Amino acid sequence: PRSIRLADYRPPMFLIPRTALHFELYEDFTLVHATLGLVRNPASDERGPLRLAGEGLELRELLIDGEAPVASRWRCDAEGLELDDPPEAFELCTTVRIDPRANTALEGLYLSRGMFCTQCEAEGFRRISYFLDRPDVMSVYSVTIDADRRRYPVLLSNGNRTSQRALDDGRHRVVWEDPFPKPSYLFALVAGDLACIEDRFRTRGGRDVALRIYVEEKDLAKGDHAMASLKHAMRWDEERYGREYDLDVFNIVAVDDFNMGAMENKGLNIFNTSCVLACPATTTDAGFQRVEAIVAHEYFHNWSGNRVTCRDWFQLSLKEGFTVFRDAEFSADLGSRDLKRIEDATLLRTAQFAEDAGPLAHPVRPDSYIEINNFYTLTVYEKGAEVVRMLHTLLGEEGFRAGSDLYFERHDGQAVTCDDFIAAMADANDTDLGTFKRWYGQAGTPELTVEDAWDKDSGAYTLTVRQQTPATPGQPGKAPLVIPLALGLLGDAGNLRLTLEGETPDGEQADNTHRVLVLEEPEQSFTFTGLPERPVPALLRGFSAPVRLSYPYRREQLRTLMTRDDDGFVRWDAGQQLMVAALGDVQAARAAGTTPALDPLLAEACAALLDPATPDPAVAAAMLALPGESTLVELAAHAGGADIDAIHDAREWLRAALGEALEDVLVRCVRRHPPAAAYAPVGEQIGPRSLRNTCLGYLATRGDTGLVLARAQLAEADNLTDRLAALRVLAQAGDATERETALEGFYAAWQHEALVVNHWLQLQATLDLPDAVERVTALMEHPAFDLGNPNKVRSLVGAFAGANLVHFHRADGAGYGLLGGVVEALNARNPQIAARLLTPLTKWRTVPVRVEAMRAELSRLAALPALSPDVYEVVSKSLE
Ligand code: B3K
Ligand code: ZN
Repeated sequence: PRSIRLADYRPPMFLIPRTALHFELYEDFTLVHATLGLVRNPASDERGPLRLAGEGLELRELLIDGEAPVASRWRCDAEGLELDDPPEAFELCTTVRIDPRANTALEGLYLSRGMFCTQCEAEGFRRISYFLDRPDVMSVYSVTIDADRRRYPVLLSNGNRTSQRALDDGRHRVVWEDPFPKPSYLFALVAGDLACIEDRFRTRGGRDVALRIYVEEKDLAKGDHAMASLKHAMRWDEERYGREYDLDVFNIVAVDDFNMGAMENKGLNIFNTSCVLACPATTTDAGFQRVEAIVAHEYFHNWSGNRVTCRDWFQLSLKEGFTVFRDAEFSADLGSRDLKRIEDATLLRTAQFAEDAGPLAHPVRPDSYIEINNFYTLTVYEKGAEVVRMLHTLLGEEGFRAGSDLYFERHDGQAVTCDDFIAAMADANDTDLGTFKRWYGQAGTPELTVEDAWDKDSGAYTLTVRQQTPATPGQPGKAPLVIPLALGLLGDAGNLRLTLEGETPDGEQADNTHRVLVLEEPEQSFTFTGLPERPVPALLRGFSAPVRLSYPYRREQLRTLMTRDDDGFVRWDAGQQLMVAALGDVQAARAAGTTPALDPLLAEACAALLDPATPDPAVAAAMLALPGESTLVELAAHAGGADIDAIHDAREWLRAALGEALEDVLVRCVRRHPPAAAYAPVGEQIGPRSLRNTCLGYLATRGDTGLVLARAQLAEADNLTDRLAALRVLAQAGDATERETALEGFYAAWQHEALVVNHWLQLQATLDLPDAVERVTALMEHPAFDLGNPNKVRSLVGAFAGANLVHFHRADGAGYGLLGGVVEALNARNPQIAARLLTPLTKWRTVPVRVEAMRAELSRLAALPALSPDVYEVVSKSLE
């Protein structure tokens, strides 16, 4: 397979202003008739044959301006169709036959539970018709769909429906027209027997929009939350970004077999059922929040992605980074800003930092790829969103909004680049963002080292900050970046006023206790003057940049930050650092063969969080949660290499020690937060529920105390959040009989709900039991499992390899063999999922004692015949 490089970008030779498609859908095949109006692109000086992409298509007819071309003037192979010396402007008609039933890759047109649906991003349209399947070719589509009327009463595509009529033989025809030019990756089609919930939305400009969510009849009751979320998102985008919806209908369809979460096709979003269906019995609190966020994310793409799209796939973060930032702000506005920030920082620090430190590290705007589907990564999405957030921090809310207004106005209807986005931000603010742009081209996580000095006599406090970004594959040397470092300084009585050397003190102004220092050099010093005492620095407030920061905090200082800083992220982070330090104590004691002791400072801090006086139970729960094993492994790997068994052992020891030391307070806290009378996924309930279940997790180490509470909770719960939390305790801490009875009982009660069964699979995949590998292997044979359904594969195999670290890394290599076997089985069947599943195996450098076994499994895969480009790219790059 060959690499595609950003440096090789050329504008398309031809444009396709108009596209008419006619689908004839049958059970065992589909005919696609395409009529394309092509014109030479004035921006291209390329000559020679014109290549249209096409894969797995059986060409039935080819006409150029109504005539069959001479055989020697065209050819077609496995990758497309080539036309010699095409006219300056012409009409190309093709008819192809495709087989959606045989499409297990879930890219292009395929069947999911008897329903036809499509997934075209990034390059799936070429599996439907010959086309210039690249995002800078934007076309106005008219789509005609014919199908059996009884089996497929609902026929959908992008835009507005303009006609429908009955045909002969029990078939019917529907026509959809989308007035907005769009790239082929945003094309969508759905045909099925679907029910829908319906609502309306009136835009600020007075457009009346019909909102429909299509689901299988049995799931009709699970659409309300997504509908409410959609309306919130539509209103929010009007208020925060001035963006209105632009068609008469907005459709969402839920499908069971889907490679990712959802897809923003113009006017016809297609969703994984797991990201749109929601009800108390089948969805956790986190699940409700995820549905809200993803519905909003896909809706926001209507502007950041669809109206203004990407020139090429290297610019993917242009739409994804921006849209993730938009959905994060939406969630923060609707829910808890602090918690949302804590969650996002956690994801970034554990998974994205690991990506940045591994063999597949790449910049937010990559320079090259073999398979673009491998680049829908945490770096492009989450780090890309952090880059946009830093712009927001540097420019301020108003400046940022002026920039986004200019961006949408300037580029509406265009396919543009990350440079264009930055240029709009810079122009609207009359500033230069040239150096800032390095964030797009430079991979790796910057490391900030902070030192301070205090001069008692003058009251001067100096912070010296050094930045350095480690080398990543293909990028040995790094330039300094523009980094906003938000901070405050804490004194005995609270926040201190901040006056930098050379500034005049701000008098009585109240808000001068918070600062954003802008770093841009390898080393910089900042001196604050007139301080009455030596402060504790509260650094990186709000996680103001996606960096690692180190400052030699003493534990008492962390305790101070944890209780007293204004910023929720800093408070949480200080608590996490205290826990990391306590885990270090345990590991050191174990290594020295001595008995570990619980850090009294940490025990006291945790007790304080459990106190009835603690204001926000949701934040208390987040602060009480021990850093996850993946986070600890990432930290240890960065410090030289992780000993996964030792990390696991220390974490379990600390959990048990806190459970023992705080047993009474934990039990009282559980009693103080009984289940609500009737479940609702609202903040006032989610916080207490999460605190109660966090306590239950600690009490699971207390034998009967935890089991008794869990049994009662499982028996009485009216919602999935509480049921799963209790089931986990019984399955993990109960004896074999208790475990199997609880698991079997749960399955018997919920086997008809696919999304609940996925949780059941995931829970078992992440149990810490000696036979964890064997349990997962056995579950792959269970009727509930299906290798063809990505949700099942992710729930069982993905969760095992990604979140059951001790057992995935079992010394005999059985965990690696299990994962490798599944990747091998999926390689041909669904290469996208196969490649994605491999991620945990690519992290071999972080686990020194398992390097050989992990590399051996990768090498075995590398040697397999007929590797898909997806798997080949991940395997070969991670072995380099
Ligand atoms: N844009 C899609 C992701 C497409 C993934 C293709 N492999 C969903 C989203 O980010 O909104
Ligand atoms: Zn997106």
